[in-house]
Amino acid sequence: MCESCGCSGEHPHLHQSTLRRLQVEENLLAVNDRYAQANRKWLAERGIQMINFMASPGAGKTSLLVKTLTDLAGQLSCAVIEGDQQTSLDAERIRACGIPAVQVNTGKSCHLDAHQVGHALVEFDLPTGAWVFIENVGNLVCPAGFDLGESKRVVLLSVTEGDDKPLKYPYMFHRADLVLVTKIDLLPYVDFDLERCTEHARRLRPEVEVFALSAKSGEGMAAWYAWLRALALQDLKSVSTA
Ligand SMILES: Nc1nc2c(ncn2[C@@H]2O[C@H](COP(=O)(O)OP(=O)(O)OP(=O)(O)O)[C@@H](O)[C@H]2O)c(=O)[nH]1
Ligand SMILES: [Mg+2]
Repeated sequence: MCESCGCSGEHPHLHQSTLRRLQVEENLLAVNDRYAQANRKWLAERGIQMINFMASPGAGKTSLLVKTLTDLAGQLSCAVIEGDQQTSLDAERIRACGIPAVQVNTGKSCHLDAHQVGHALVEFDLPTGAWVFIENVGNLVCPAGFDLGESKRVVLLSVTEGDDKPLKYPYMFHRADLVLVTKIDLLPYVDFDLERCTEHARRLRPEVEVFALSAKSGEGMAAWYAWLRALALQDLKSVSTA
């Protein structure tokens, strides 16, 4: 007799330990969602935008942040939360640009969670209207499931990874507000079809914008900056109509 549905037990069954694991995962996500909502409220009360960068290891997240923060120096008040399993190498790269950064080491865990982000946020002295960029742990799987309280999710994909990644990691791309194809200075050397990649990303999220850029050559950066400015303007409008 099946303990889950009461049938005579003819269908394949989940082992009790699997069921228990699923229950624990559900509980963890529910707790995370409560912290994410608290972060969102905290940020909204202060008029702060938080952007969550997600991508595979080495896709160019820190390089894009360094380029962006250097180019926009003096225009935006920014801070960065860096997520890595070990080391504070990325936080040091950000601090070298004169931007405050908090490094969160996740140890065995493969993603940041909303509780960790909440603690990191209060370490900064953020003025109203500031921007917080999160660099999540390099991984196209686990970070997708964890809401951090961010305003926008930006998913990066470098041309060396292949244009099929949106189809292979649908959960990540399904919830992306923006897809950034990085390292396009390397396009002449790899088989990467930008149109096909865009089409794959839009199969999962039809309205998603896809920008192609290179933090190394600077090509394509203007569209990314325009996207950030449009977000800042939306914010101003919502403050003035509130
Ligand atoms: N050619 C080229 N290389 C780049 C570009 N952006 C980053 N890289 C290189 O790609 C490698 C990884 O870059 P990072 O910015 O450290 O990547 P990441 O996503 O932050 O990596 P993790 O934090 O380890 O997940 C480095 O060797 C960078 O120099 C780019 O636009 N063009
Ligand atoms: Mg990095």
